[in-house]
Amino acid sequence: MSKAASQTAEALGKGLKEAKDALDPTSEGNVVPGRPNAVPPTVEEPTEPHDPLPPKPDQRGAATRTATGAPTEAPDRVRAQQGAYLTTSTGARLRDTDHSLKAGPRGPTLLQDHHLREKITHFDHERIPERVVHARGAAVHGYFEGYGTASELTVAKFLGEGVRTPVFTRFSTVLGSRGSADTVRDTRGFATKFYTEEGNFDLVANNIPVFFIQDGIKFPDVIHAGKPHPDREIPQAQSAHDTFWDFVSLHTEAQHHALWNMSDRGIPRSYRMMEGFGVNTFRLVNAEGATTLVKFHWKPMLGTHSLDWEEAQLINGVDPDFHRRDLYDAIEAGAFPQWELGIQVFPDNEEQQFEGIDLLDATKLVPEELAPVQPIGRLTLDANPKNFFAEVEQVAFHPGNLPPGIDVTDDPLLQTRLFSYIDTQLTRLGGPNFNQIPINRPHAPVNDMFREGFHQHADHEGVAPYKPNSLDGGCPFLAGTLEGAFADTPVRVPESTKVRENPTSFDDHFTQARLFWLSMSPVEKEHIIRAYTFELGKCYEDAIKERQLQALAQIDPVLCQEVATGLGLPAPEPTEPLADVVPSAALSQVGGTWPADGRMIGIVVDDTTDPGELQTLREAVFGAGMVPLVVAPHGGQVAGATAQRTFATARSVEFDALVLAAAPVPAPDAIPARDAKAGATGSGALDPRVSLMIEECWRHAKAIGAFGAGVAALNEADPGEATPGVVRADDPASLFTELQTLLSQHRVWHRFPPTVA
Ligand code: HDE
Repeated sequence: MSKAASQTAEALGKGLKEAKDALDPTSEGNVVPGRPNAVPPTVEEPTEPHDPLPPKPDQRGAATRTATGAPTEAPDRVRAQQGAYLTTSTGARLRDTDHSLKAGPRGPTLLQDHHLREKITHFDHERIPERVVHARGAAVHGYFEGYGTASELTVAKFLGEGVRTPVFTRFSTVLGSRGSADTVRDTRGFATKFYTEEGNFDLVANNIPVFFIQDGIKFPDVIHAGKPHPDREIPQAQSAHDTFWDFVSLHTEAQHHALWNMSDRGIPRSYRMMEGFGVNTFRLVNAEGATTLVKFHWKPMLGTHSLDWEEAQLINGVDPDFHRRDLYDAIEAGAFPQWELGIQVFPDNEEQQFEGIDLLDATKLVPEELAPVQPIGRLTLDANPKNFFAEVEQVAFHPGNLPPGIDVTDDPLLQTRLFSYIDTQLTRLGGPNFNQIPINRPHAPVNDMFREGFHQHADHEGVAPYKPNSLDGGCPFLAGTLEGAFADTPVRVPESTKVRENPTSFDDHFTQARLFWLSMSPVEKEHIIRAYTFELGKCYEDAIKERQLQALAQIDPVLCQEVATGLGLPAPEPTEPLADVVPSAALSQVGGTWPADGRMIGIVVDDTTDPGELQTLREAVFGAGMVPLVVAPHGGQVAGATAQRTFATARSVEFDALVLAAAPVPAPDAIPARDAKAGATGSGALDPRVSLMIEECWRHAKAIGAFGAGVAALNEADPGEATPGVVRADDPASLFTELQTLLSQHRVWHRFPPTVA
């Protein structure tokens, strides 16, 4: 972190943990996310003016740099609203904002009411166009620390050993509108802005390593096909519709990416549990001018994990903000997500191929077994935004924002991207000065000679915004490599003819799709079969389903047959011999163990639960870096703790594991007329909402545990004594130890034996 940024963090509040402790002296730093403000409101409307409330301890804004990148040493809040009194936008204090100025109490409103006109005019223009793609997203602040391991390959200073660089990372879905649900089946964006001392570096990545198209000219086509149908504008944020599968089945280079989307990668458990991939190949340049080709990878410390498809669909209704809430809550609770940045390194030769894989073809990956990912630094996300619009909505990424030492390749997808990202901001952010918006400001001095234009924030000096000049003493000067200039790498362009054509090395559309399929574990294959059957089952046109089945036949006969059976259509034969591939174990996401930081543990209690035992359990959950959510028949205090959820407000999909610390009898509101969930079938002895929670956690392969009276509840719901991932224990501590082991594997996927090999 730069000096100014760390001073800012200091000014904010002596470190997050201390600040949290100050908020709640009883919590000992253990935070259940979602608490309101540091200064709780009073029931009565306040009458004494006071300064605006401070941000919460987990929040941070953009660094207080000037529009031209200079540090200001100003406190973080310098840009926030100031003063205790309501004013006009030009600072005149106001005495009334509830009544327009009228010709008498029942008369017409007067045009001279400046405050009314200003207030309504501003409101009328409060929306900017959402992003064409990746409109729905969430972003947070953090920092990156270089390991120094890339220093042989690149002069980029931020990758040097121990160099700490502030960052802002935005995660997103691709297809949905700004207000769409988080847990739809889609690719996720993973864009990071590094505010390096050599200018901004934007690593604009996705959670899937390959792309739908090989040439950027087709981007409007794939996106138009994926967006809602133009006539009725449905479905929102979905690929399960005719236009998407029409395009994908006709345009077989999209099959590989589509297969990833149909895998569990399309429904991540959390933004914190996703890999990230730069997709396009980049070029590193070292001090001697020697170059290598690289692919960027983000590896999450928490492992790569996914939701269950039914769970994802339920969440879309129950908590459409699930992923952004998860990210913000984890940071608020102090479980700062981390990723390691790594590179796959390839020789930069004329072919730009590695082991027969064309590095300029964005529909191809290089298996990690052939080119291991070498760690070069670590990302930590440690602060939530203070204001969504100012930061998350206005951040503008661009894959061409590169520091010296990182350069582009001729990948025809990347080449189009280099044009598109700047271009799109002109409409979205209303003019050419979007890099002066606080969240986009570099932390390096800016002297670009770009003057004027809408919303110019800088107050330039000098009379000669042109080069060469003598009137401004020749300023600004051009830098040489020694002064840290970005130098375009001299790369030989093969002698050729101007054509609209792909190289023949782009022709193979199925080998890597087959590689991915064969690299999946049986349970992941079941999930893929389910996803295709669901998605194609939502299409209306049989011709499209048949055409897509033909593509699946080219990937694998089992996949094709299983999906065809589900659709009630014949399974076609492949038209070409199937590729012979070596599976890549690194592509599968099950089978390991990972830290479970920030996981949510639902704890069902009632007024008979022993407060001491509940406290022991909560301490153990906090101690493991997770968050206990007490779920009770009613709000307020239950068993010595605050109820975070009631049976009416809770839904199992919020929890990674469920603990039963009671066997609650039906609460007074457990009637279907009051709560439809109370219509869930159960024994009658247990509150039906609790039965439903157990059943859903069961279906979604989650760990379920019970101790004390809770064992009776588990027995009532009866998932069976010997079933995987169901734990009964005498005391909360030993129960949680067993649950932790299950949580480290993410889900009890083996609860439901797969039928495919
Ligand atoms: Fe993007 N992409 N993209 N994209 N992309 C945008 O830029 C585009 C591609 C990615 O959180 C847009 O500022 C073209 C690949 C992310 O603000 C737009 C092509 C990858 C984000 C655009 C691609 C990405 C975007 C829309 C094909 C993964 C969200 C708003 C040639 C490596 C950034 C904006 C954020 C956003 C164009 C393909 C990642 C329209 C033309 C491949 C993470 O400019």
